[in-house]
Amino acid sequence: MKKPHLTAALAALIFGAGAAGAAEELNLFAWSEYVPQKVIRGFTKETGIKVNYEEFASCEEMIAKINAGGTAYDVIQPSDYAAEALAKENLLLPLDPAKIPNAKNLLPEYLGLPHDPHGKFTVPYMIGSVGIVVNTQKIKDPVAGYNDLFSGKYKNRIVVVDDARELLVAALYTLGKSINDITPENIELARPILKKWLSQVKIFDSDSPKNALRSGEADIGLVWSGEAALLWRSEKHFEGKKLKVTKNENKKFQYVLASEGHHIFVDTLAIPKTAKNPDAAHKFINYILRPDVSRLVSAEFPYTNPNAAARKLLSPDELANPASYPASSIKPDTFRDLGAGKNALVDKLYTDLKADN
Ligand code: N2P
Repeated sequence: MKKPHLTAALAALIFGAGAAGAAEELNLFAWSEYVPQKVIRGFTKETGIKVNYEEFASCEEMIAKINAGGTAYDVIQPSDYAAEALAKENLLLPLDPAKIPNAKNLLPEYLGLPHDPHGKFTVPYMIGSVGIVVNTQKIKDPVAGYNDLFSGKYKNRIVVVDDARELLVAALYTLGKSINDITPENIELARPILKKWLSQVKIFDSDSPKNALRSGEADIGLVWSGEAALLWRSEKHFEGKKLKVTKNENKKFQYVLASEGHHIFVDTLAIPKTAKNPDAAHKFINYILRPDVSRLVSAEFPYTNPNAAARKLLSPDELANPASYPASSIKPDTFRDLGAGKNALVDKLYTDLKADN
């Protein structure tokens, strides 16, 4: 009888379990390839809270799961427009700023944006763009924008993110429309363009579009900036436990922000109203915003880090990565929630196009 008791006491000590209960847990629902295991392990080590990381590959998938009920998530990672939609539906818990003192580290330019003007429900996690990656060893003609990418020359050599809103907006840019001008008429104008584009695509992949480019399965793509940043820099940047950013060896991949237009996405952290453990959720969000932790996120997933204190810890090489920190003086727009009716039209457009492709 003695041994089990000792084991339980030890487990309680290690995992922070209460005398009577199981270890505390936190359900995290986040984009795939976005939260380093090292960060999750660090949080568990410090707090005793076990993190269950469930992944999604699009905001639409995430919202559908939230609406379906099922798992009660404690922290979610909606992109700007999805956070706005969830807040409108009254599905998010207002954040308690007193529990997130590390929010002081965030750069003001990423706060107060239209999806959450008063920062009531979200903090920014990472920022990014969607741009064109060119393998310059395979593609010699200049590629400046979507019309070059989808000129027809690269049929079956293209990888794109599998994301309805992103692809639709790229098509709208070529028509000179602004990114949130998604009317039924504009959707119909975009349809034939997208039909032509999608027929040239070899791989749709929102999880790891870099893989096809790295392996040579694709020579050109439309990908998340953080994926492009990983191609651009050395593959040996993160070895074992040592944070080691080496010289950029991989110059064969070029990242191009399309001449027709681009936007930034602001991926956020938020707490659903149905969270079982909002206290742990606040702890997790505050932990992520700690400079040394946020730096680890950048090391593994080099998107644009909105944390000023963390940026100070990045190496000159990391800051010089053109996909992570593009030199641009214009401040790009962000996606807004379109409302249920138009969202359904976008979903239907994409489903139709994929079915016909
Ligand atoms: C992470 C992809 C996040 C970008 N793998 C989408 N906003």
